[in-house]
Amino acid sequence: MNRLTKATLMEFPKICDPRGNLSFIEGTRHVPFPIKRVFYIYDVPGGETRGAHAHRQCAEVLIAVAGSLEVRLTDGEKEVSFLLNRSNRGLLIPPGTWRTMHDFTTGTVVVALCSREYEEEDYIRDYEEFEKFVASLPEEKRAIL
Ligand code: T46
Repeated sequence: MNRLTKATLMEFPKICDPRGNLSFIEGTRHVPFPIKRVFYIYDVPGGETRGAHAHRQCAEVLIAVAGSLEVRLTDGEKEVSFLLNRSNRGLLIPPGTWRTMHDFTTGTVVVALCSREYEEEDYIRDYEEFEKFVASLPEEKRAIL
């Protein structure tokens, strides 16, 4: 997965059942990379914001399996906002995208599927450094939103 891939909402299979619904995700069939890591965010206090960083190489799919939140992305020029509020909907975030997470409703659980294992050196946590990272890319790889 490279930075040219667009950030997109994805729908996962949903098996509707009077006993309750079921969704599933199979490795490279439903997600455009082999899943190397899964993490999840929960018990977020009201009004809290998370994220505020980009990844150099790691791609992610974020899913609000319960509750809802807003995810704001920027490629350094354009800013796009996505509402995650369905258990079978994921947001594909390509590497090189600055992301912040806002407006978590009570009880929200966000599951993240990642293309890489955890590496702190893959994070860009300073926005000026992110702008320099984008400026260092070839022009055709800069605008991805
Ligand atoms: C992302 C957004 C959407 C680990 O040790 N292993 C892990 O796999 C992760 C994800 C985090 N950590 C440690 C690193 C920090 O000491 O957990 C702590 C909190 O991480 P962070 O402040 O980066 O959490 P968020 O919610 O701001 O960002 C997370 C992910 O880190 C990031 O990849 O894209 O969710």
